Parts: sequence; structure tokens; C-alpha cells
Amino acid sequence: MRRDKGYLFLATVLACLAAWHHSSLPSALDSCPVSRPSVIACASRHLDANRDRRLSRAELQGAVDALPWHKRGAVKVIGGVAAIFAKCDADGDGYIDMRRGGDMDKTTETCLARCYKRTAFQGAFFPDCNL
Ligand SMILES: [Ca+2]
Repeated sequence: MRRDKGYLFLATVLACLAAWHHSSLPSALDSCPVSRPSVIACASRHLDANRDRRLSRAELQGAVDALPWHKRGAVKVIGGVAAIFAKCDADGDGYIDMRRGGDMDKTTETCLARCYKRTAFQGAFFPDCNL
């Protein structure tokens, strides 16, 4: 009898956790202070040196190299230039296309998908940008 109550309690706790998890998921996604479209717009404004709406390896590496030492850790969180290209350059042509229908539209699941990566990226390169 006592054991049955224990299982019932455990099942109730698990059901509550599952309900909480599901109900909190959309709000958790919404509550990220740094939206993906904003990061893309800010990257376009601040990192795209030649204004072709694509980020080349040279542009991104140049931005990384220009960071003060105390912000280099944020780049490690993101994984460095090679990791960014692996996740964001969908067609592998060496440019991260930020135009409509380009690489950034095709990599919503892999590129700057997580809030902490967007926050780290924004904090490193354009902390005051909000577009
Ligand atoms: Ca590309």
C-alpha cells in the first residue's frame, strides 16, 4: 500500500513536470532578450564591411580579431569562425548570406538557434545594437 502511494506520488510529480515543461517552453523561447532576426540585422549593419549582405570569412575573422581580449571568451562560446561557418553557411560557398531566402533563412535550426549563443554573439560584436 505504502509503495503504491509512492508510485502515485512519483507519477503525479512527473506529470506536473511534463506539463510545466510544455507550458514553459514557448514562453522560454519568447523570453530570450536577443531575437534571431535582430542579431542578423545587427550583423548585417556592423560586420558586413562591404555591404553585400553576406558575411565572408574575412569579414567575420576581422571582427573577431578586432575584439578586445576580454570579449574573446564569447567567441569561444559560439565556437569560433570555422564553427560559425559550419553551422550558418548552408550552401558552403564561403559566405553567410543574410538576404531573404539565403543561408540565415535556411539555418534556423543550427545557426544562432539558442538564446545563449545569440546573447554571446550580440554581446561580443554589437552589445548596444537592437534592430
Ligand atoms: Ca553561403
